[in-house]
Amino acid sequence: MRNSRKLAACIVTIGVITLLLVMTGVIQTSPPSGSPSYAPLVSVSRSSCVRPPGFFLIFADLSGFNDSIAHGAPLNPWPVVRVHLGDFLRFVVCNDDQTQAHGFAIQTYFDTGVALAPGDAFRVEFQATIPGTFVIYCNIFCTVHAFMVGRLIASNS
Ligand SMILES: [Cu+2]
Repeated sequence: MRNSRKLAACIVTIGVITLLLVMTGVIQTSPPSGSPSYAPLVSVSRSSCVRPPGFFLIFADLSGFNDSIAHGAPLNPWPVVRVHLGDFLRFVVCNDDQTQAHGFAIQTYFDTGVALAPGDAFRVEFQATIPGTFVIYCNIFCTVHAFMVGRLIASNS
């Protein structure tokens, strides 16, 4: 009986110490920044459907993303955006569809995505900090959903 009380006290003490170490950051439960599972901060702001210098313009409508259906998406993703690591990526995304909402999301970088009602436009900006090939996709179910597949390629060269 005495020993089991000691054991219980010991377990509670270890639990409290572990909790303190996690809370103070000595033990890290989330991956460090820069690892592939770390999602970069993306800033999203409402906009008008005008492309400022240095921005990529993305139209979402019944043709997909920038006519991705005509380009053979999803087998041939479109558009294909190539950037160098460290570059800032700036998109203006416009929903040109008269009747339905579309989404815009980027694997790893922007999985939360943005939902655009008909006529909406958003600016999406972030820095390319993770190398690799990432899917650009629609995160709102729509009639051309399967064809809204683009690609982002971030590389050193
Ligand atoms: Cu969709």
